[in-house]
Amino acid sequence: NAMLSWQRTGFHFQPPKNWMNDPNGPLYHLGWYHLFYQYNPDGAIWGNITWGHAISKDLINWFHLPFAMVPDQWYDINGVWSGSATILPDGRIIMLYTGDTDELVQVQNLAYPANLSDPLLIDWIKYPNNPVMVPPPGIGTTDFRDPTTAWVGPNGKWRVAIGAKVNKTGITLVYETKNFTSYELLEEVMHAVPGTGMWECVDFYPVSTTEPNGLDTSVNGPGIKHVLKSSLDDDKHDYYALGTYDPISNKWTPDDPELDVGIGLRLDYGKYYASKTFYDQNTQRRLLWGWIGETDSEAADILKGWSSVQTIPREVVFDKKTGTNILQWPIKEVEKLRSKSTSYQKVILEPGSLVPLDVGLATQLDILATFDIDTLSLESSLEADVGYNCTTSGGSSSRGVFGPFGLVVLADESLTEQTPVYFYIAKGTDGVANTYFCADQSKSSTAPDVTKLIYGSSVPVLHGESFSMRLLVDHSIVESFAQGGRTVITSRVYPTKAIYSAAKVFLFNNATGVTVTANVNAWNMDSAHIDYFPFGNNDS
Ligand code: DQQ
Repeated sequence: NAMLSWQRTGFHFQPPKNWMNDPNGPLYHLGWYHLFYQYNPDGAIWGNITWGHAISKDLINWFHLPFAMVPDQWYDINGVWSGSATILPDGRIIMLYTGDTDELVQVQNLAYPANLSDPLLIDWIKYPNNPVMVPPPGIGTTDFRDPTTAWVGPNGKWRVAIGAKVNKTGITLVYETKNFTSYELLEEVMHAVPGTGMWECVDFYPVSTTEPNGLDTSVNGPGIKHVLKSSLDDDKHDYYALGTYDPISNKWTPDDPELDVGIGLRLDYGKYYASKTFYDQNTQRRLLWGWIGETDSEAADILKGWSSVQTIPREVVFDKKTGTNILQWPIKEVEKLRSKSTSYQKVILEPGSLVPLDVGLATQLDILATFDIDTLSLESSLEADVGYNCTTSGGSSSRGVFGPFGLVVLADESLTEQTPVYFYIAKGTDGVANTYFCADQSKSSTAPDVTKLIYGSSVPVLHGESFSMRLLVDHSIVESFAQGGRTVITSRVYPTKAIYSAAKVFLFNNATGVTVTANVNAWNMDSAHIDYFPFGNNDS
């Protein structure tokens, strides 16, 4: 539908049409990055789930390939659901995925490339004796899905984690295997968190606490923490925690039990789900993909003929400065799309000010902004501001002493449509200042039937640091990173006026008690090349 074509993104990955959800089995092989994804070949809503397949040399420009797997066996006829790749030391590629069977039972299946020497990995073989795992006793037949990348245990056997639940407790089951065809369930779960419900798309990987590089999934030892991530089916958000993995007992323990998986930190506070990392052995990075769903109605999605986008891949590292969180940052390859740059230095934002920035065409942007405030006025202030919450405290127009201040993107001239992304500093009764990072969708669109929440959370700002944010703006997507990626928010918005050359960017300061100095570097972003691979396609 050409009417809504301005919503399509310029440099985020999307199929030409129809429904997409979870990223699946990302991997690097013979010079190509591969992305598989949950796809409905027949429409713009979830169903008929098939594995779409695309390849890239740089994770930004993509070729669409024929489907990797379609639902055509009794053990996946109701859907080729999510799964992960494992690259064995000898170079073989193992794909494990969930099949929804003819009887709607969730089982795990094995697949592998027909021809490993094909860099495109066009043809996939489903193991003839699938399924390789079925729901074990005590686990519901619809509560058993999304196998992780495998890692090697101390006994030399491979281990695979699978999300499940028992009553309302979300759990991670672990299976052991020597050959990926027969599996043994370990008696004890790796981790469980009461009240979190079904765990989808579990992700489990090591991060180095000392080195900047990413780690292959089997690496463990001193100077390593393990991230455990779960996508909570009940509230549709991705939660992670840092912890320690003991390979002998196969137990993962959170660093801070109060910030355990599902009750603590989120990977992203916006519209974001079912994410998955992989180890990029080409560049020694741990890279994260995430699914950005829709926040409009299904009817609108059917009208426009497509649903969902994938995030720009993010590099994940441990935050050495705080020690309490990971950092997510858009892969450096995205910077190849930067064209004309605009810079504004030392812009003084008095309380209540709004300053337009002339950055040219503002529908595709990469923006870096830092904000400095008079720390003396913050330190000497006696006014307490208790209980701030991005979602419930009134958004960007609700004024406090030290916030909100930040950027407004995808705004039209008169600001009838706008998506503000901002900091808000709230000083507690104990005199300690907490900083929040929020994105306000409440005025993002004048279209009806759109969910317009305000998202965000607190973000650590350390002594001597400026308040800093980076925004990737792409027509109907804004990915926002605070303090180098400590807190991240993805906005899915539906502007109807702030489109094409009518889209504008502003700086704003709605604080009542502090002047803010802003520095901004903005780049117009070229579009990525996302096309069918030259040999044609099977999805016409
Ligand atoms: N999506 C897949 C499931 C997974 C869910 C089905 C998460 O495997 O649990 O499309 O979005």
